[in-house]
Amino acid sequence: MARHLITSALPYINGIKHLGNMVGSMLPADVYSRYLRQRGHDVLYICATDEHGTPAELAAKEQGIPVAEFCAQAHDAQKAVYDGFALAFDHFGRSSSPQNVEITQHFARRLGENGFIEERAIRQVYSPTDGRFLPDRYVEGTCPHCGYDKARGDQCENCTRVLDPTDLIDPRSAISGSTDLEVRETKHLFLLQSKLQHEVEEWVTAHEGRWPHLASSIARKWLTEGLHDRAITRDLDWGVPVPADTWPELAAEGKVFYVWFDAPIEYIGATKEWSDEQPETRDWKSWWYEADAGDNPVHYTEFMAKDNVPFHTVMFPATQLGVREPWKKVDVVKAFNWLTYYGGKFSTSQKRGVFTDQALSILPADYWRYFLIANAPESDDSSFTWEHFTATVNKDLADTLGNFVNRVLSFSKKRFGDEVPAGSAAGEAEAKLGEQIAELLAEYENQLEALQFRKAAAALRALWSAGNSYLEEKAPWLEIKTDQDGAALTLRTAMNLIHLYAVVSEPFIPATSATMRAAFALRGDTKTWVTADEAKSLSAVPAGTAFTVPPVLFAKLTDEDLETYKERFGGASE
Ligand code: B3M
Ligand code: ZN
Repeated sequence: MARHLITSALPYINGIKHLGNMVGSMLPADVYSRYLRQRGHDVLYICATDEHGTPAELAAKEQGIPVAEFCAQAHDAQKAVYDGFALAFDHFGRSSSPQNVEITQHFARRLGENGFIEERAIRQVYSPTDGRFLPDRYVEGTCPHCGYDKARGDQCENCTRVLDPTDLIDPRSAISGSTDLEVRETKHLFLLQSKLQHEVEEWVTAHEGRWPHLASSIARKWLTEGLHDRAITRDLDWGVPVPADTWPELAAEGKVFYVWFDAPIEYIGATKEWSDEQPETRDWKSWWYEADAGDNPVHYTEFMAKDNVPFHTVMFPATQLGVREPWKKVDVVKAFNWLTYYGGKFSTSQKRGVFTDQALSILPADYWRYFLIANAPESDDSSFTWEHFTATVNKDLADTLGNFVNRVLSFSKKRFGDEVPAGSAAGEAEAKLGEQIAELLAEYENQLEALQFRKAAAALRALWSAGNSYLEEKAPWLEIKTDQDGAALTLRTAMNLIHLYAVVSEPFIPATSATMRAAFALRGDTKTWVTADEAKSLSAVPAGTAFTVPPVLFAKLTDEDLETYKERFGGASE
């Protein structure tokens, strides 16, 4: 039993996320966490809302409420959606928590003591119209690298390069749209990343072998461009305050840390939030502080979309290294490409694409969970279309899995009553099936362990299909006419498959799995996984077990549904 720390990129507080955000971070992290828990590992899955910085202030301004109030509401709203998606976080925290403030300030003090933070006077964009400095996203303009005209002051969404507001061509205020901007001098704390370049490079070299190509290639690209010293404070009202005991002057001016400085630290902060809820039984430091891990080391996996990779593979490790304390660093970075909507961008402003709350208002979480993971943008971007979604639901979920379950249970009930029938002893067909199931199960396990989610979904689908092939081959509805015991054996075997599906499909479709499992009145059914031998013998559900027929597991989506969805969400990319 190993200890697995799992985090997914912290969703920004500024609005409900779309399906692309879900599939690129939280959902695969949840599938992986559930899988590892089911295998008996000690898992801690941590996430939180990322609440500081300009996006929060801008969103609060738009709603005309104080930013703290906005964040509290928006946190609850996001949490409700994630509950709806059955994301089984051990803790879903808030980066504005006192715990994060404390640890972030500690990190900053240590970096300062170790000579990695310096006060510098810099020239910053100031807007006389708005009467304030305009950090990060408060400025928009054209990217100097790729020419994208909606680049934000902190990062270009198009080419993923990190920017400084003063880099932008034709800058404008995101608050007022004013182009009457000037540059004024003000003091800020700088993180001297250039001094850490060498160490970070060594660290990446030692670890990238275990990262998927997407993550290591982005880290390399960043290192090649060179680590620059970066301002880690901002002139904002909302954020982790610069500690007055260390930098009194800046603290007096009300400077706060830059959101990308405190956000990754919130992985630790949120773990402390979790631990502070039950200090007698939970020990946050044993997960994060290597000196406190004892002889039970932690394996740490992070999930995120590709635009977050530089921060997690280079910038946060640089911070952690500079602190000169043994904080746990990431072992595996699982990065995702983009999920597009009909080949175009999901766009909040243009209301194109599907948001997670809307998705749940249409269909239960399991439909989305399965579809999204089966089409996760792993090796490349992948495109969401309603045509693909409805076809996948109908074929994989309604036909291959749902129909199998219903057909087997209803037919058996009709012919043999409310208990699993005994029938003849397993024969050649069952032995062959058992071998095949054991093989597919091993494939499924291997793909999940390798974080290959599309391939894992394919293996799961193949497990479901194997049941259908067996049923077609044995055709119990014909068999029963000549061989009652043979038909009973077929049905008992098929029911054992249903139970196996219930157990192993849980990481993907937890609610449906629970329904399938509950169909059998198995006493003490605490099984969390299936061994190869159990897969071969398919006998966990013995003859005589009472069962019920659950309602249809997955509704078939009609052409009419498809048209309705397309009309509501916009069918193609314009
Ligand atoms: N909130 C960016 C994002 O949602 C950012 C991630 C923080 S992870 C520490 O894409
Ligand atoms: Zn760009």
